[in-house]
Amino acid sequence: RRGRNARADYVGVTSHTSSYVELAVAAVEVILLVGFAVPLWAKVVDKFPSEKEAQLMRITAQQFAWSARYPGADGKFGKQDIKLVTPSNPLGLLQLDEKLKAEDPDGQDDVNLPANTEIVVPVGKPVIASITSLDVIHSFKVFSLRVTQDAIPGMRIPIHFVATKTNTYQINCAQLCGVGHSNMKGALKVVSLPEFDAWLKSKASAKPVSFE
Ligand SMILES: [Cu+2]
Repeated sequence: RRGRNARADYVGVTSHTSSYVELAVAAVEVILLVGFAVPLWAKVVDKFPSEKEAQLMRITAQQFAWSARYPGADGKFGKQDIKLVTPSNPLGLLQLDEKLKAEDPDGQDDVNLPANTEIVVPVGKPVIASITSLDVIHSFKVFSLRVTQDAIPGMRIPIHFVATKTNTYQINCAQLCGVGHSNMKGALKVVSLPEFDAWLKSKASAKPVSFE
């Protein structure tokens, strides 16, 4: 019985083909990464559109909702002061302070949407949105726009995108942030540029609103 067993091979594979194949695969991967992936990322993600041509906005996460601010026609956001932060003025907006609002002309036409209202952006125009959070770490995710960015309290992190189709998309929170996390949905409505301008104008004439 012993004699019928195959003999052990004490030499093993002597050809170097598999090493060459492995080297070739590694070389192709390096080319894909350095030649394509890194430049593409630099072009698509890192290079921001110019602020003059873009629609600026700020998006704030809180347990468990999203809210947005727009700078109004002047393109400038109003001032914020940490000393003014209260439950009804969580962003410390000077505009919400009766005495100080006169010192803040930039903020007069700002549009501050309350949480849980539709966030509107124009189609075909670059949008630069700064993402932040009022409480814990959240993550702003709009799957259709290929956009995901952590919302970190104390930081204002800009993202940019161009929406190419008018529609209403779902905003999800992509960071486990508490009991209401799974329900932390928002709506991002993409509309035509004239429609957006009209909408922003209609909101600008309204008084600034607090979150609650
Ligand atoms: Cu969240």
